[in-house]
Amino acid sequence: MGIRKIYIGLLFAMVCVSFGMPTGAQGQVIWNNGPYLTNGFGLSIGWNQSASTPFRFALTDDFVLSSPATLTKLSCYGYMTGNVNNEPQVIAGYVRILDDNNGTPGSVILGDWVTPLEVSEEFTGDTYSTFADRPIYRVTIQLPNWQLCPGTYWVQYNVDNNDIRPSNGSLTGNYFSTLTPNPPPEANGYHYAVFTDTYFILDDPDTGQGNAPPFFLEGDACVAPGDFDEDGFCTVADVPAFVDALLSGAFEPCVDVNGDCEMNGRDIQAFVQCLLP
Ligand SMILES: [Ca+2]
Ligand SMILES: [Ca+2]
Ligand SMILES: [Ca+2]
Repeated sequence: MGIRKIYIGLLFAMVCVSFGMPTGAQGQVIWNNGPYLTNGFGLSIGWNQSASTPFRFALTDDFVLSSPATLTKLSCYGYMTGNVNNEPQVIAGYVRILDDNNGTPGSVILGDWVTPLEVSEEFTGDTYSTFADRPIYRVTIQLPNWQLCPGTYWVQYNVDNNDIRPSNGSLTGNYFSTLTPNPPPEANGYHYAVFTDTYFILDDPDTGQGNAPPFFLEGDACVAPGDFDEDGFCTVADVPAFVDALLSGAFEPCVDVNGDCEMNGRDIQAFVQCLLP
């Protein structure tokens, strides 16, 4: 504790002689699984409560974090057939994070299929091929600031559609569909049946080639721990932001200077060492 107090005292002294309040890296794309397409395989996802054939599928793919990160948003793409009035049709999103089991989806570590997450929707300006009633939307799902350590993970997501097909009032066929490319050799994503907890590959079951659904994850990550003004170095200018973030108690990846995915006094020691020439 004595050492920790000394370090904190040193840091506050540095705050007093520094100026400005630099901010850490916020809200950058930390994983991009590929651009959205206007043609390709349609993979339907949805959480259609009142459809005559309830349709509960999720897309699943892996992602890699090279530094501690806090996940704040997942954005995906899709269309709803029959959306003749071109209006947002998604009510909520659902996301789970799984660990990696030797290159396949492992155990669920964050999220569930019962907590609706807030969504926002934006028309991309494109439609599926030439179908005027299939406008493609980007759906951004707000994540509850999930903190993850470096490693390989899998993300699963689906959405709750408007249960009524806009063109004819039908309760069937109104699934939100995302377009994926012809199976690229490196693709290893899955279509996942929520009801039966079953993974399957819709694209090409004969060859085992997987999906590569277009989505991206945003959040706070840290390229250079201890560097809050993003000039590439730990300097006295980074001290105020470091102290503020450390004392806030909320995990901030750039505070984790010693890279153990925890935020505590050991990071003060590592930060001071980073400051020293
Ligand atoms: Ca993948
Ligand atoms: Ca800096
Ligand atoms: Ca740490």
